[in-house]
Amino acid sequence: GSGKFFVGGNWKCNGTKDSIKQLVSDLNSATLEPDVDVVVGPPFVYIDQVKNSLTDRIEIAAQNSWIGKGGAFTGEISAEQLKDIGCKWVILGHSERRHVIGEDDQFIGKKAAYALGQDLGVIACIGELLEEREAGKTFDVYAVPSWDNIVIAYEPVWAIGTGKVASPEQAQEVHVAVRDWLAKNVSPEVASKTRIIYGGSVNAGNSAELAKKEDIDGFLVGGASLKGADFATIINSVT
Ligand code: G2H
Repeated sequence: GSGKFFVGGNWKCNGTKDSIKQLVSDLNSATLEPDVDVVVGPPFVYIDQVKNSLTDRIEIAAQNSWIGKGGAFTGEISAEQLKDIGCKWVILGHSERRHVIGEDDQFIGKKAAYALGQDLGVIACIGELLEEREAGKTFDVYAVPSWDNIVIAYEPVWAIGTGKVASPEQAQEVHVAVRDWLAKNVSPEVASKTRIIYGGSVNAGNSAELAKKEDIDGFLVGGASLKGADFATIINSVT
């Protein structure tokens, strides 16, 4: 694998003040492998609560950011505001934003460029629909402007929230292809140092097998990141 193992928890649009208080408390008392970067992504409105209660061992990601500087953009949150409140990362291009909200590569690319410019790390999600995978089009669906401070999350759409996890071999195959793509289209150096993490129905029972694969450098976890004990197990599956 490349770099330090990276595990992100994508809480999506879940939680209440009370449930998040409990989750933070569970994470604070969990024993975590030291050699893993751990990040959680609460909904915007709970970021401050999490920042003020969660151990510094775990960094915080937002789940979206605006394409540029703040101003008259009703309902948006700027990268500057995320920095201000203590976020280190932002998740961009998630499948739900692409396919439910309708964000396209160009819009996501602008967000990524701006966030990187503000010194936020970007967890850039790529994926494909089952038909596209079958058609071998996995890599036509994404383009990235700059590679410093980027973690790539490969999330096959058919595996997201479905309980249908990619097999370690399926994920490994795509991760290798993403790395090859980086080597050809960006540089061999970027290819070898960029972490490529897997997302889509990762849980405490399947993470260890996936983590063994050479090119799986971590996970982006949705549902299972809402349970502190399961998330800790996934983090610790690196060994
Ligand atoms: C995929 C993943 C986290 P889940 O979207 O980004 O969610 O683990 O619930 O499939």
